[in-house]
Amino acid sequence: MALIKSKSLFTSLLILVALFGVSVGGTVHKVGDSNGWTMMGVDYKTWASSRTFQVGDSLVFAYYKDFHDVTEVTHNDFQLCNSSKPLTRYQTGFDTVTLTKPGLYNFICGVPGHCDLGQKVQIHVLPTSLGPVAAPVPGPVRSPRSSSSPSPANTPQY
Ligand SMILES: *[C@@H]1O[C@H](CO)[C@@H](O)[C@H](O)[C@H]1NC(C)=O
Ligand SMILES: [Cu+2]
Repeated sequence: MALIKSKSLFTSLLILVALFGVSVGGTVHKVGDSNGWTMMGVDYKTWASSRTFQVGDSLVFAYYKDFHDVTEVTHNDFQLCNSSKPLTRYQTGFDTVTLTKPGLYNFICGVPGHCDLGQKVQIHVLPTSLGPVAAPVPGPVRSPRSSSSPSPANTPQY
């Protein structure tokens, strides 16, 4: 009897995890979409303004690591394109940055000149909405898997 009870409790927990796991995992935003993280041809301000970022979401920066990097800087250094005092620097060519707190994140490319050419993006992160109803709205866009590439995890594409 007790066994059956705890089993069904366990099952219920599994179902709960399955139901809420998706929203807890957050949305993955590939910076620049198919263009990736580049110094030419992408208006990252427009890209960022078309999206909503929440705590728990993550950013993916895809680029050629020989040519670029991802440098998180202060708001002031973002305006100045000055990467000499990085808060964090990512250099793998395929970096995932989890947005763990609300507020403004400032990313630039630390390679001289690139930020000035527009390789910079500011991400305004909103607190997680804990309301049970609010979360599922952006459903169609949320797929973390881009259908074109079979194994996106470790493949630098730009
Ligand atoms: C960047 O900031 C550092 C330290 O604040 C300063 O020494 C340097 O001159 C700045 N570089 C540029 C290109 O403004
Ligand atoms: Cu660059």
